[in-house]
Amino acid sequence: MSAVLPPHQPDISLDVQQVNRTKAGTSNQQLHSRSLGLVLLCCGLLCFIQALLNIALRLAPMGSSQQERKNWDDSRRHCRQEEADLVIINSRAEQAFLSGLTASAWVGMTDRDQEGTWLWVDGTAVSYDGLLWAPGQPDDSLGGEDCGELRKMTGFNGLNDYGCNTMNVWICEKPL
Ligand SMILES: [Ca+2]
Ligand SMILES: [Ca+2]
Ligand SMILES: [Ca+2]
Repeated sequence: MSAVLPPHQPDISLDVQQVNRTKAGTSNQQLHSRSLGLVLLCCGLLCFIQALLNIALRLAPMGSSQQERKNWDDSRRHCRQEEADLVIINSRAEQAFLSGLTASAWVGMTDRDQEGTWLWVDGTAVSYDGLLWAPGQPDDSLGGEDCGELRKMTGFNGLNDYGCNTMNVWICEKPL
């Protein structure tokens, strides 16, 4: 009758436990691997978000609330005090990004030196074809408009020449 109790049952039980431990180990490894993947993914996302924020902070109006307004020269002076300058728009993509910041803001272009010849603050020419100008602009209206703003209004979206003494918000750009 002693055969009723299998002599190797403890071993089987041990094997089962070992299998269970092995399974648990594999499961833990998988979990650990997944957790590590998740952590790396989160780090990647954080880096991506941080990169986006750096760009936004660099280009956002610096040291001023959206309500603070200055004429073009004082706006530029403020930027330069921050070791920056009024923004130079290098591409349609940059223009689209900046247009999303505010409905109207000074940018770093002027035709003061020669009427009709628009230059950025670094002396390079403003593109007429490569950037979006508001309809009919520049028009040098109302006795002269020699400073550049970026406008985003329904039916009036793009670069516009504007009176330099007009009070406006502004956008600085700081080279990295
Ligand atoms: Ca730029
Ligand atoms: Ca002008
Ligand atoms: Ca105009």
